[in-house]
Amino acid sequence: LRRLAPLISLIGAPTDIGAGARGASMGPEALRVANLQSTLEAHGLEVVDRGNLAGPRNPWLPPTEGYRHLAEVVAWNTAVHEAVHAELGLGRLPILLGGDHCLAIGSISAVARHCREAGKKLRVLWLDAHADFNTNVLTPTGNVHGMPVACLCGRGPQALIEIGGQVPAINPKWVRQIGIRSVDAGERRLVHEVDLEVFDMRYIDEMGMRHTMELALATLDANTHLHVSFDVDFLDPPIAPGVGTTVNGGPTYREAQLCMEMIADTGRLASLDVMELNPAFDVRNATAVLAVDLVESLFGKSTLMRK
Ligand code: HAR
Ligand code: MN
Ligand code: MN
Ligand code: MN
Repeated sequence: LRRLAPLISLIGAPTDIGAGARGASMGPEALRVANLQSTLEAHGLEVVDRGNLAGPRNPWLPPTEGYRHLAEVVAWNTAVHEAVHAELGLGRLPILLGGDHCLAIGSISAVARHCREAGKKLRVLWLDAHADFNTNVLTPTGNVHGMPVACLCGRGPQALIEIGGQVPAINPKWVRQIGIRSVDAGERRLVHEVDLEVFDMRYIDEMGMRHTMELALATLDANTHLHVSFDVDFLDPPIAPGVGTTVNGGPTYREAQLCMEMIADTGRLASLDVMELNPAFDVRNATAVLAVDLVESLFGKSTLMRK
């Protein structure tokens, strides 16, 4: 049975407030230049671009008590939270255009709040080279883009973890991480402590992307809201140089396509983050074009070729 096409809302969050390198603030515009909206519209989807959110500039300071720019990170995440929650309330599918990955705190806390209100289950797929499970005492950098999953699971500063009203915003059992290959020593201990389900690159090498995704997408049902948080540094650096923190040995183009296609096949995708795209490191916008290509697959491009 063909499902109703989702109504999509693009929300730009032009900031690098949680990152260690400048430039993710240019991500939303690079995704627009790569024709995100018209690419989705070509598949018959209705897409509205809500434009960019506003927030404080990046003061580019060293950490205070283990956090860089905490007040500014809270301001940006509050704006993201309200914008994402509003779109979900309108029955629309928000795509957050990052911006660095600290903004997933605002986005996913909004999705979790919506799921509580709508009586839905939540599954979060975290596609990333990094586990993003640091705290202020564990972090080697103080960059909050290394902390969003921990914050969402209730391990973080009060002002950030309470943005969605309920603490913790999510249960670690709802999360599946895919593509992980860079985890700091203290961060690793905490990931094991909360028993986060991580399909790291070793797992993908040994078992393949197909089996990985079958497990990551298992036990979804008709009442499950599927959120994908796509950190573009998930991808192998030679095909995706336009990020601030490349890590060797990521998924190939075909592996990434299969990952996205299997998500599309579930028919459950209900919200999306496209994060960490950094045009200052990109080559002729190729990483933005690749990100748009993969988002196209997330919305069912490959099913056009199938019965
Ligand atoms: N783990 C390192 C840190 O905490 C690097 C984190 C980099 N994070 C991102 N998002 N680029 O995944 O600083
Ligand atoms: Mn990340
Ligand atoms: Mn990352
Ligand atoms: Mn394409």
